[in-house]
Amino acid sequence: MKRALITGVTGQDGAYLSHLLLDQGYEVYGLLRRSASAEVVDGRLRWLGIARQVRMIDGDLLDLSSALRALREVKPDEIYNLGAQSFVKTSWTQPLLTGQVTALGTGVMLEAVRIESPEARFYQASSSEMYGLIQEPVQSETTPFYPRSPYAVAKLYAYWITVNYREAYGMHASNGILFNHESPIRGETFVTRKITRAVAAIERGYQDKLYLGNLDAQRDWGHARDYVEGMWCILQQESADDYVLATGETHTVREFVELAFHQIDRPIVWRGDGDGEEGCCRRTGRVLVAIDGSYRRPTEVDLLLGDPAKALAKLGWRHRTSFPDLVAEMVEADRLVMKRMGASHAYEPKLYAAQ
Ligand code: NAP
Ligand code: F7E
Repeated sequence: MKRALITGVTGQDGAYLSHLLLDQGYEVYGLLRRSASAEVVDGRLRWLGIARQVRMIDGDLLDLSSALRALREVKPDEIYNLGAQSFVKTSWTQPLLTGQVTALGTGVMLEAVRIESPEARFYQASSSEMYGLIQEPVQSETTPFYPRSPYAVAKLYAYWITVNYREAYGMHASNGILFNHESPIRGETFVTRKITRAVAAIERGYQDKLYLGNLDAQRDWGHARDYVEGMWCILQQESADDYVLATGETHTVREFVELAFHQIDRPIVWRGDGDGEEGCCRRTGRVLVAIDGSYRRPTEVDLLLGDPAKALAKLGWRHRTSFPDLVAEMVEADRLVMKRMGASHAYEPKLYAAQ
């Protein structure tokens, strides 16, 4: 029976990957950092019904000794390094922490693997954010990087340290350069989930409008369930390498909003920054979607569009969930949760201020 150790096991991808590996008969271990809110840490694993099957090991990406201890205890065949401060907006308010966790945390894991489990296979969760100010209209493994946030800069370090450990020590260390992937258990501050939760809250009357930042940003959005299969495929290859996982389609934030509200048959009224006038929506049943400048970023990534040709050719991987199906699944999941949980699940604007 193969053993896998996953950092970031409590996150969206950690949960879907655990599910996939358990299905394939792996023993799955997760590196779990200490939290004062222990009752909520395994929410995503519970959502997928696997919380009891994943074995947790105490540890933190900032702590080399805990990484070493985890590897000594688990003796994994495969390590998936998914842990990160992954929210781009927060990387401007916490740039150094983002650097420590997202960049150096990868160095910590690689160093621990080099010392303790040099034969194990290592997957690094690299990101399309590294393309930033895009240098080619469609981004592939050979497109030059141009990071546009402290998060992307940190991911670039993590990408290159993975390549370097592969070349310097002959380790089986690979990068998956993943474009945005979402799901019903996506973090609630990311734009897709913010929108689908708002749809569900507005339908029930718990929220009356939705504030967003840059509606024209374009992303290549896929489903996390499909992308974790790609991660696994990458580690099954004879030799380590780097792969883009993407759908090859791009959509604006505005299109995501339109599709999501279409799901509950509610027409939208768009308002620009500073425009007033909300009364019309209350009277007509239309939903107000307004711009709030505080959701904008100091430097934006305007467009991401990936070329997954290498992944298809070498791994046989391709995305399966279409964009409309992804939006529909997320909206339906939030409608269900909102129905069950009531107003307590509704969006709390103060908590998510400027996110
Ligand atoms: P996520 O939901 O934000 O999960 C991040 C995980 O990292 C959580 O389990 C978090 O633990 C953990 N973590 C944070 N700081 C840590 C620390 N100091 N020590 C140990 N663990 C720590 O992210 P995701 O969407 O699943 O993404 C997984 C990975 O892929 C991340 O590295 C992300 O940057 C990268 N990525 C994501 C996408 C995407 O579209 N989703 C695309 C490209 C790359 P807590 O639960 O305790 O906070
Ligand atoms: O923003 C725009 C925002 O926060 C997407 C992470 O998983 O994918 C993710 O990073 C776009 C941006 O994700 C709001 O300006 C408009 O252009 O959902 P997001 P992200 O920044 O693309 C990459 C690949 C990762 O690696 C990251 O870890 O949407 N946008 N209005 C907004 N974004 C947010 N969050 N909130 C808004 O109100």
